[in-house]
Amino acid sequence: ESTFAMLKPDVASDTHTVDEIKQRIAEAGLSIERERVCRLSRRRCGKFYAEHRTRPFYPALLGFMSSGPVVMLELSGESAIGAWRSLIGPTSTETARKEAPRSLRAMYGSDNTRNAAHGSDSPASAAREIRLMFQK
Ligand code: RTP
Ligand code: MG
Repeated sequence: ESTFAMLKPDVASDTHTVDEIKQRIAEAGLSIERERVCRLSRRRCGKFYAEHRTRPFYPALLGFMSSGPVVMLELSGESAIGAWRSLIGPTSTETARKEAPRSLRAMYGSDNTRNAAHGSDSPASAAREIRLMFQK
């Protein structure tokens, strides 16, 4: 199975943190198939997060996601979608620290928006996000 992972601007420019996260990816039995570092335009983030366009946090989310470089990864492995979602942990840092203290969001996130990492939530999202984010 393949999934789309993204290290968000709150962690992506810290090479030490990126290396630690890659170590956790390897320990989870996941392989990095493709990697791309870039800074996303607001427009591109809008397309990526289109399902959230009516939510109150949407403008802040686009501002954050376009604020600096991101590391985009295609991961593969057994049950990769669920394995990566479980490694990143709950959306909110506070919940993550309570319920999954070893998760990436518990360790590296700061709040509900600046939460270190993204992971596709279904096979359909994974296919869409890989296509959208690794296109030329
Ligand atoms: P993601 O899509 O980034 O993997 O995160 P997720 O599935 O856990 O959360 P989702 O509901 O899809 O929300 C997407 C991203 O929007 C930001 N967010 N901010 N301020 C808030 O209440 C709020 N809620 C969500 C987070 O960056 C979240 O990961
Ligand atoms: Mg999501």
